[in-house]
Amino acid sequence: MSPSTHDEPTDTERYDFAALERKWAPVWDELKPFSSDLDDDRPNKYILDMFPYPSGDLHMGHAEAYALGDVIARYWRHRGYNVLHPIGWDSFGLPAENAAIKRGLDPRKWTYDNIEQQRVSMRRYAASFDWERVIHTSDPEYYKWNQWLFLIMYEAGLAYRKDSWVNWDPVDQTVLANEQVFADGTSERSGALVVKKKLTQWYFKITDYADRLLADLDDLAHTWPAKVISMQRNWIGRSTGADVEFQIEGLDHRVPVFTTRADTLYGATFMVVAPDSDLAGELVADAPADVRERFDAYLAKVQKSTEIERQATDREKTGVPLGRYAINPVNGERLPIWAADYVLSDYGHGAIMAVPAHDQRDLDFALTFDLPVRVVVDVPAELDADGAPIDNDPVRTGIATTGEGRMVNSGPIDGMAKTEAIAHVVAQLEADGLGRATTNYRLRDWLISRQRYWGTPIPIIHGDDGALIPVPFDQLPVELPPTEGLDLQPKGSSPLGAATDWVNVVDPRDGSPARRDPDTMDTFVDSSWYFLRFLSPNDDTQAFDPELAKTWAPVDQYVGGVTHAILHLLYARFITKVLYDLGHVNFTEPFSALLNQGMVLMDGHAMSKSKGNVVALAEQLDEHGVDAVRLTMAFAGPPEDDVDWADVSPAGSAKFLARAWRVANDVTSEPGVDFGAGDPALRTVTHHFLAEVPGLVESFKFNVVVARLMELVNATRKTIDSGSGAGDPAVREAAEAVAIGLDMFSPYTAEDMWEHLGHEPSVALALWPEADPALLVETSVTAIIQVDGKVRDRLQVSPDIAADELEALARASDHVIRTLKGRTEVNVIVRAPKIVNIATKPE
Ligand code: ANZ
Repeated sequence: MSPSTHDEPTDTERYDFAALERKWAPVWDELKPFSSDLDDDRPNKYILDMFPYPSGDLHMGHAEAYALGDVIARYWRHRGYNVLHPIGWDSFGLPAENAAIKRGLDPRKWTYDNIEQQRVSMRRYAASFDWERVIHTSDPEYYKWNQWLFLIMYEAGLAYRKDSWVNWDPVDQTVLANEQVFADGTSERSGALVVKKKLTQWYFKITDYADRLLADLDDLAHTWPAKVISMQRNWIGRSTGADVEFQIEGLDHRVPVFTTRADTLYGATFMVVAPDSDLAGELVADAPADVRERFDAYLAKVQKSTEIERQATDREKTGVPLGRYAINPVNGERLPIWAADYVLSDYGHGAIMAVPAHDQRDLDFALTFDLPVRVVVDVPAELDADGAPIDNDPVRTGIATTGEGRMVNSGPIDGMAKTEAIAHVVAQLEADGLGRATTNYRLRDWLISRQRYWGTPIPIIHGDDGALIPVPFDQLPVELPPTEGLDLQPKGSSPLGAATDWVNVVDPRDGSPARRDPDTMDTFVDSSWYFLRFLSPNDDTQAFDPELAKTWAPVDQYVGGVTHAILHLLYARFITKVLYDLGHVNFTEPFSALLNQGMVLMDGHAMSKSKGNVVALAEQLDEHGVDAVRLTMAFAGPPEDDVDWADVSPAGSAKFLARAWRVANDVTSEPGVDFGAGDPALRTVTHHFLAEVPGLVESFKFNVVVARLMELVNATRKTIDSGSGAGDPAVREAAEAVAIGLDMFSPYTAEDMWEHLGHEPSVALALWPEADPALLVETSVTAIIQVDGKVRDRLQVSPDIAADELEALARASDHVIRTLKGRTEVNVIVRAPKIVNIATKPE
């Protein structure tokens, strides 16, 4: 480009981001620099962004995720790795089906139109995806292998049918997995209050894997966010305790209860069963009419409430007596049996021993229904200001005592402390054959049947005699029939049941009439193994190539939102372990490392149509350019933090990009010139950059890398304008380093710089230049970073670092971030390059 003959133009006038996007996108389409040949000699890196759901065009959240994931993918290419960075679409599911129904469209049309729109936007966004490995989970070529997975799990006894109470979404008219019900009892899908309904459904036996899913989290502790690990732990919810068996008068078998407090067995004063448990039904089976009627009325009411409501501690306690008695195994006492909804039918055994003195919910219940309360742990009273003991009697205060103390009113275990008492009681029960130590989990089996159209058909045929007949492997896929003539409206049973030609088949055993299972699979099945499909996306002989899986999987770096911390990640971990056990893969965890990016907010709030604060990605791209938006996402702060779009400056990013781009334009030396002859001061800055950026990228300090790029551009500009000038080989060396570094964030600008520097595209394939150790010595100074006068970090910085860059580096320090957490800043003093002191309000 020839220099302007007019007045010196501003950076932004000459830097035309739209022209760069038009220029380079077709070149990359042609060159395919990101198509990966999985068989070359370089070491492998598998970098995966969570694949999108095609719900509309890309939004700011996608823009952030793909910008950050792409930093990592591009980085490893520069480091000489063979990088696999694929993309596809998670394209089955309810939202698409609902949207299609609303518009009177086939879900296929709605889905694939959206995919096309997202694909176009993604290409413009220039994430370095391998476009030759695209998968759509709604393609029969893909979901065929969901059916394969189902069948191998069925063969292994890991897919089974069960009659049970399920979460029912009354608006979408379909069941939900526990994971799809929000903490307030509403559906993640429709927002409706979820109710319980009894249905026969397909389940995957994830509970068999509870222990391994928990134990293996330890191996991920250093590479997964701590928050995700703890959410998974809580979801699995391992609880160690004991089963205690109670004889029931008039029943010929004993009834177990699960307790974490076997020490309190002498304090049990009644027993409670879940009204919707089989046991409750058994206990009232031949009860007098009045008991039965009260029970039936109560059960009907309970079934309308949600699990969350039932577990709420602050709720008024309700229940009915069943007129039956249990015998306490340690002292022979008769305990009245009640049915009450605070006991859940699907946890433990659906029955508890109630110890009102030491369990708040039991106490609330006892006080409501005037049942006895017996203290068996003598918890020392706290003292008031005058040193007098504060009353802690449960009946008088209404507060159960849950603290530590010595056992009382407990016969042989009187005087013991809790742990000793538990051990003693459990040992005694075990000796008497009346109980045993045991472990319980919150985790439930994964309910996978959905009564909707837009999903993978379950490959099972129901014989006339009720037999379940797996569709033979060679008849897969069982393809979804066309929608013509089907009513997709939610109505409680699958629309596929009405697809007569499809659903009616002959029994492969004897040719008699049989029916296909009309339900479809939860779409979390689709995403539980998709990372393996990218390795051989077009293979029509197997789900994935086991040899490629050996060398390429697990995924080295997974990138996505924390919204998937439980559902998707837990299911993918489970299915990976299943595939391992069945001999299909040689690893047990799917994602070796996980990065959760934060959310993009606007004015402190999540963007939503109802708040009217949605920032349209397309508008940002039109106004500032792809490169500036991507750079802004990376520069905004640590990737895990939320980005408030009101607080960042894409215009500032564009300005910096123009500055960087001009540096490359100004270079006058030839490619290949001997850098050794260049200005040592600038070379030192460049080589520090080259030496330090890799560690920064690998620890996800992308914002610091951007600050270092700015520093390097400034130093180069200084040499051009007021130093040895544009012909200095050190200027070329620095500009090349900027182009390669900038490629991770702003590929259009970087590619154009690379061309101006006389190189062939693509800069994405340029190797990271080695830093020369001789240039790294003694040219940095130590900056002291203080908070309130106390040293919190020491940073090695360039002696001519600018004050704002030094401040940015200081703020990116983990130690500083930790110290500032929860404190209010009042002042900051920066004396570059020596010291930064941030002052906070005294607490
Ligand atoms: C007696 C007892 C005494 C209990 C005491 C607690 C305190 P986690 O830790 O969550 O596993 N429980 C057992 N099954 C239940 C069910 N199906 N629905 C509702 N509650 C149930 O909780 C275990 C405790 O929750 C068990 O220990 C039992 O109450 C109750 F001072 O037994 B405990």
